[in-house]
Order: sequence, then structure tokens, then C-alpha cells
Amino acid sequence: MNDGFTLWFTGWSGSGKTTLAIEVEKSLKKYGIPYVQRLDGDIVRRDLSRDLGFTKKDRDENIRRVTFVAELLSKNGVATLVSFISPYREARATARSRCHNFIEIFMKCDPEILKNRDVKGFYQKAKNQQIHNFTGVSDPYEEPLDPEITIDSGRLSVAEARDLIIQHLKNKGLM
Ligand code: GGZ
Repeated sequence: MNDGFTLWFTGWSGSGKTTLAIEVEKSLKKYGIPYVQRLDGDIVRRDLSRDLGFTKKDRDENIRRVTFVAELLSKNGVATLVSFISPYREARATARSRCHNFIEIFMKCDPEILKNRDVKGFYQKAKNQQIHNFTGVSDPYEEPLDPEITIDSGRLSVAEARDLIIQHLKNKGLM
């Protein structure tokens, strides 16, 4: 059986977590990794965490639930890709201690670029206080201090970032 692992993508809204996780997922499947599961903020918040908002308490609860699922999957041989803002170090440290072969991937981005790009219009709405507790505007993001992988999205294409992650997994003997 393949050893499971957890790729934990963390970063601001719009930093490319979901896009990159989808690319890595495709790649893992192409390599023949038998069990791959992606857990994404958008999807989880429509179902498992549909009762939660964006206060610290709710974000911590969201990440606690996701950690629980990722732990079960990764310990049972599943390549698990987790993409959430997950802004708090303590919650990510708990995930690290529980999930199997935990690899933290920090989506490093210039906040000004994200705010200018504002694909979903959230940053403007947050600035106008139409939405509250928005990461980077009215809520904190605690950058990872020692992530296994940092993706500088200003410099790397999605394909280059994907290849970096695949190479890391190969180096670790996880594929
Ligand atoms: C942050 C928010 C908020 C607030 C709605 N703050 O870019 P998106 O839209 O598609 O992804 C963001 C998503 C964040 O959910 P997570 O589950 O990843 O957050 S956490 O890990 O902190 O629990 C964003 C949208 O939800 N969104 N309101 N106030 N992001």
C-alpha cells in the first residue's frame, strides 16, 4: 500500500490554493497514485462546516473538523490535499501533529497584488465593511514560520509550482 500524506495548502483568499491543489491532484492521478482526496474550503463550507462563519472560534472549528478528516484519510494511505486559508499557526500546528506525513505549503503572495486583482470582489467588499472578519483586511493571517514548501506565486507558474511539490514528494519517498 502507498503511504498516505497530507499536503496542507495555506494562504490568503485568492492566493491560488485551490488551483494548485487541483493541478497536483491531476498529476498524482497521472502517476497512478491510487487514492487521492482533495478537501477544499468552498466545498467543506457548503456541507461539513455549513454552520460556521469566519470568527476565530468558527475558523478554528472548521480547521479542527478538516484536520479530523485529513488525519483519517492520510493514516489510511490516502494522498490528501487540503486547501484552506487556515490563518492560525496553532490550528495548523495541531493539524501537523495529527495528520500523517504532513507537508505545509505556504502560498506566498504580495497582498497588494491580491487586493488589486480581487477576482471575487471580496477585498473591496471587506474594505467597505460589507463583509466582516476578512483575512488580510479585518482579520489576521499568521504566516507559516517553517513551511516545507513556499510557493512564490509572483515568480512561479502553476505548472512550475506543481512540479516543485511533486519533486518534494519524490524526494521524501512518498511517490
Ligand atoms: C476569509 C472568506 C470570508 C472571510 C468568505 N474571510 O477565496 P475564496 O472566498 O473562495 O476562499 C475564501 C473562503 C475561506 O474559507 P476557509 O474555509 O478556507 O477559511 S478558514 O480556513 O479561515 O476557515 C473566501 C470565502 O471563504 N470567504 N468570507 N470573512 N474568507
